[in-house]
Amino acid sequence: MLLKNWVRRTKLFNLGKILRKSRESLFGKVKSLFKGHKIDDELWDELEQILVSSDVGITATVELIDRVKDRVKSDNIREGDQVFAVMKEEIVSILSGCVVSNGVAKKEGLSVVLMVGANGVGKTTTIAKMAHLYKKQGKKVILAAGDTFRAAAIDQLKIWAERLKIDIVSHQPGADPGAVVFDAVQAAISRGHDVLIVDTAGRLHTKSNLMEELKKINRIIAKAGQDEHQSVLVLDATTGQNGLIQAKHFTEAVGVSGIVLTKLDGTAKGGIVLAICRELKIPIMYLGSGQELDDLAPFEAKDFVDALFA
Ligand SMILES: Nc1nc2c(ncn2[C@@H]2O[C@H](COP(=O)(O)OP(=O)(O)OP(=O)(O)O)[C@@H](O)[C@H]2O)c(=O)[nH]1
Ligand SMILES: [Mg+2]
Repeated sequence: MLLKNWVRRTKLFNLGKILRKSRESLFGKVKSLFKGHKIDDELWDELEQILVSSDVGITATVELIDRVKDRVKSDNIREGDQVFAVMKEEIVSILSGCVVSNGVAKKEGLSVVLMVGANGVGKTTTIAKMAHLYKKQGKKVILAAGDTFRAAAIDQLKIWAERLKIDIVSHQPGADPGAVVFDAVQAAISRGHDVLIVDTAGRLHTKSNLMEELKKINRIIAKAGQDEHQSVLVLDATTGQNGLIQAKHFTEAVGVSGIVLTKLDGTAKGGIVLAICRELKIPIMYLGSGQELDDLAPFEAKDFVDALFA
């Protein structure tokens, strides 16, 4: 029990650290907006403005305000402070639909995870963080250097594998990423790994040949006997609403099963989490908050909202 509390507190502390910028700027304003404020149209208008400018997005903002207004009516609420509490509950309720309970790892057999996303969003760093997390959970992890586009990308992943003391499958720069992935799946099966995480080169969603290449990698994983693999999209939180457009294209190409949102430490607009959840309805797996191995928190709705408004 003590350990459980400690783990929970540590997680909250991490989330608090991650969301400091968001909390201190826009979301902080929400808290003070409700303090002693009459419940009138001006309050709803100001709330709408704050939410939209925090990257919550129009769809999620309108839905949230409607839900809060309904609760204010049905619960006969008259105090601003109570509205604030109701709003937090409604955000938790919306976000609860986007939580995944057990990450990427299956209970038995090999879990294959294909990491995709635009250039520089944090794919390779996130792979290292996830590998670190799964290793701590006692899983046998192997990496595939599927970004053969740049020699430095292969080296970057090799350095992480060395640091983490885990296996990696890589080919020469310029090699076919499909061949790397095929070899990696075979190696993972024959060596009895639990999780294989595949790095891929960053790509613009508008480059159709590169999106085709991802589809091909997807098919190769299936051909190697891994039909149920996951495609995880990495999104940079600082790019705001543009992330939503990227997500739509990557979903069309490879069927994104989960999202990791990175660089939340670098933005004051944590509201993007709500926009992603509401508009894309894709589960949010982890939040990334820095360049160190431990800077990754599993996404949990209540902890997230508590940290955002703490
Ligand atoms: N502040 C911060 N920086 C991050 C985070 N995740 C990654 N970075 C940094 O972002 C930069 C790009 O990270 P990579 O992991 O190389 O990104 P990538 O998506 O693999 O990039 P490409 O392979 O070039 O497409 C590096 O300097 C990372 O240290 C994060 O959560 N917060
Ligand atoms: Mg990379």
